[in-house]
Amino acid sequence: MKHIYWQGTVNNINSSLTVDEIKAKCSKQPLEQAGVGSGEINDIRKTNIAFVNDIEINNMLWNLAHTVNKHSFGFEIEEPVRVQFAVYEKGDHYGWHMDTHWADPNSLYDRKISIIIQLSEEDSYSGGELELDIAKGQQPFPKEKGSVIVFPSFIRHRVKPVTKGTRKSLVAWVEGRCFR
Ligand SMILES: O=C(O)CCC(=O)C(=O)O
Repeated sequence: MKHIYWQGTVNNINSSLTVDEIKAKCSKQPLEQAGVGSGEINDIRKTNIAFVNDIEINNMLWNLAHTVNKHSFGFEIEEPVRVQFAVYEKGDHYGWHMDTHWADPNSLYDRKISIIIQLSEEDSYSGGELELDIAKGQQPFPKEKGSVIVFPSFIRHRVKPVTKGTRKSLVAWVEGRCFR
């Protein structure tokens, strides 16, 4: 692994979609209360989500994951990309967690790469900071609409409680045969 994470914006990843187009596609999906792991409701996470299955979004995210992986991580990964749209209202949050579920001994696949895109205008909400727990300390990630971060799914991260307004994000994961 050459880098711990990659950071950019939707404008500099060769995306065929703008942030507003991504947001509009996501906003059409019906929202449900988010669970964790295999879906159970847990205090660690309070937000509404929608699963998104859109060929243009999936292609954009797969191309991004593939390119970043080639230069930064070198994991064995496979399509498809799984995509979730998340909406955080006041008080919503997602506490420290990893996206890789080490606990399932029967799974042949691990979540390996996580991608998060900020979909809301930075000044439209307060709180809701996305942080990664890496060696340099807890790194807050830019709130700017269109910011993108790509990181290994085993890095702990969190979204602090939203204190005002609404925060929207797009989250995606790419899997591959179990780490070895
Ligand atoms: O909404 C976000 O920005 C991050 C969500 C998250 O950490 C996750 O779904 O694993």
